[in-house]
Amino acid sequence: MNTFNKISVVGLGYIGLPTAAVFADQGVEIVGTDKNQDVVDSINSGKPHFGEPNLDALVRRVVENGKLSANTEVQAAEAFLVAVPTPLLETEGKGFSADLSYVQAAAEAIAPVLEKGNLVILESTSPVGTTEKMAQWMADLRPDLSFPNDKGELSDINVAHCPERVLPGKIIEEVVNNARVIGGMTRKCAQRALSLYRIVVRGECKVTNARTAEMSKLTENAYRDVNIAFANELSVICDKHKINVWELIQMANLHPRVEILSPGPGVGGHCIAVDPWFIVDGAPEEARLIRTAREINDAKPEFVCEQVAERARSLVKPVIACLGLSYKADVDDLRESPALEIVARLADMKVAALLVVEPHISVLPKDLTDRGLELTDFDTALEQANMVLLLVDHGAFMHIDRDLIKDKFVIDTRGAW
Ligand code: SAJ
Repeated sequence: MNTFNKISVVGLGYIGLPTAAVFADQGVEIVGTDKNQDVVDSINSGKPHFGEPNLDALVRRVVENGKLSANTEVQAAEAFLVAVPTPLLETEGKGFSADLSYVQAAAEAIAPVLEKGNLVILESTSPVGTTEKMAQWMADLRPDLSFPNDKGELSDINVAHCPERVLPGKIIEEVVNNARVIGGMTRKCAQRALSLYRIVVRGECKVTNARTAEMSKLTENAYRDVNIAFANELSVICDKHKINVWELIQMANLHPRVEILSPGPGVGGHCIAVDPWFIVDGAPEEARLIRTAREINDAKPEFVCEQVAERARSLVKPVIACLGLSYKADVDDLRESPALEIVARLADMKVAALLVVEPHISVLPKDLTDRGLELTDFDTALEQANMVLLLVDHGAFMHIDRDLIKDKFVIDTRGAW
C-alpha cells in the first residue's frame, strides 16, 4: 500500500515540472499531464519550458532514462499530484477570491481513470475547504467509488493537501529539503501522502488535517506579505521625513528582536501577492491587517512612479534606464511583477523616454511592446540615460562602475546600490 511505482502529475508548470522531475530522479515512473501541447512537446524533448537553476539537466536526464514523460490526457496511476494554478478572480468591490476552475478541471480529468486504492494530493495553494471540494468533484463523477467526504477512513480513494512551499530560484533544492505540511482528509489519507513524500523529501514532514494544511500555506505567505508591507510603509514615511530607509532599517535591525524586511517597488510573484486574498475572501470582517498589507504593497508601484515623475520633470529631456522587469532578483518570472507595472505606468504617464533592460528575457512582454517600448542592453541604456531606475536587484546590475552613474539621477527602489 505504501509503495508508489507510478505517479501522475497534473499541471507541469513552475511547481509540477520540478516535482515530477525530482520524483522521476528517484526511479518512480512519472506521467505528467499538461493541457498545453507546446509544454508537453518541450518536456518530451527533454527541455523545461521555463528557466530555473538546475532544472535543465535534471529534466533531460529523467526524460532520457524514460522515467518522465508528458501527455495532454491524464493517465492511470497509483497516485495523482495536482499542481495547477489557482489565480485571483476579482470580486466586485470586495477584493479577490480564488479561481478554482483549474482544480475542478483537474479533478474531472482524474476521476475517469481513478481506481480503488488511489491517492490524490492537491499541491496548489488553495483556500480553506478546497481539498474537500476537489474530493467531491471526483465523487460526483465516480459513484462506484467511495471518497473520504462520506466514507472517512474506509474510503476507496485517499485525498490530501500538501501545499508546495518552494522558493522560485531554489526550487530543486527546496522540493527536497523543505519541511512539508501534509494534511489528510483522514488520518489514513495523511499517512499515505506521507509515505509518498518520503520518497523525495529530506525535510521534516508534519502530518495534520487538510484544512490546517490549506491555512498553513496561506498563513506563511500572508506573514511575509504583512512584514514586507511594514517595510514598504516605512519607506513611504521615511520619504516624507527625508530619512534613508535602508540606513534606518539597518539601525533598527541591530536590536536583537527586530528583523525588518526590505522595502521594494512592490510585491510580485504568483504567491505572496495572491494568497493573502484567499484568507481575506474567507474571513472578510476578521482579516483586517492582512487586507491592509495587501493594499499597502499594491500601492507601492504608484508611489515609485510619482517619485520618478517628480525627478524627471526637473530634466529638460529625461531618458530613464529602467533596470529589471522580473518580480525579484535573478529569475525570469514576470508574473505580477511590480517592475513591469511601474514601467507600463511610466510609459502611459509619458514622463520620459524609457530604455528597458532585463537580462533574463529576450523578448519584451506584449504589455510593453504595445506601448512602443524596446528591450535595451545594460551598457547602451546606461550610456544613453540621464536617469537610472533600479527596479530589480539582479546580480548583473550589482557590479556597476560607479563612474557611469555619478552624473545621473538614480532611484534605487531596492536599496541595492
Ligand atoms: N520582497 C520585498 N522585500 C523583501 C522580500 C521580498 O519587497 O524583504 C518582494 C520580492 O521582491 C518579490 C515578492 O516580495 O516581489 C515575493 O518574493 P519572495 O522571495 O518573498 O517570495 P516568492 O513569491 O518568490 O516565494 C514565496 C515563498 N514564501 C515565503 O517565503 C513565505 C516561497 O517559500 C513559497 O513557496 C512561494 O511564495 C509560493 O509558491 O507560495
